[in-house]
Amino acid sequence: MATRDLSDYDASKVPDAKGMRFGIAVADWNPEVTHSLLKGCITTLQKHGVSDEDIVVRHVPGTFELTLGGQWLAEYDDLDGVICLGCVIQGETPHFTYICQGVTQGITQLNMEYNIPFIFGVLTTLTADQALDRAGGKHGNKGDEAAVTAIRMAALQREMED
Ligand code: DLZ
Repeated sequence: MATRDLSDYDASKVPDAKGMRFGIAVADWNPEVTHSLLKGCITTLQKHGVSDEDIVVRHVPGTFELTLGGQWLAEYDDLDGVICLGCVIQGETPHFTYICQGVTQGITQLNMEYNIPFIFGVLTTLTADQALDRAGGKHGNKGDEAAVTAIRMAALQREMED
């Protein structure tokens, strides 16, 4: 099966995000990847109407810290959603598995405990090239996908609250 282009979506179907406010927790491990995810994410939020002052970015050391960083964003700000961006690349030890499990369970738990969406914008790849391909490379940018997902979920929540 061909790999999907993470930046290929129908922009006309994305709700207007004017007035929405998002937090972004970004991991600084593998920065050449994660900072590119961040760039794509911010550009896509702006493209759909989110203003600069409604994008709150906080850096955490590694992907494992995204859960708490995301929680703090939700605790200390009034947000429509939190986007968690990270990149875990498999090494020679099982560390990869533990970080991936930790952040997946952590972000899932945040989704259950808070009444706003937490978006899983984490690349989990076998090689650095696979990650770069998905951070603005030949398979698009997972940061774009995460931004669109955040907007869609925030819009869905507003629709259900009305
Ligand atoms: C320790 C570690 C390793 C080996 N690999 C990664 C990685 O590929 N991506 C990532 O975001 N973070 C990695 N880390 C750091 C952990 O996420 C975490 O910051 C440390 O284990 C300290 O809790």
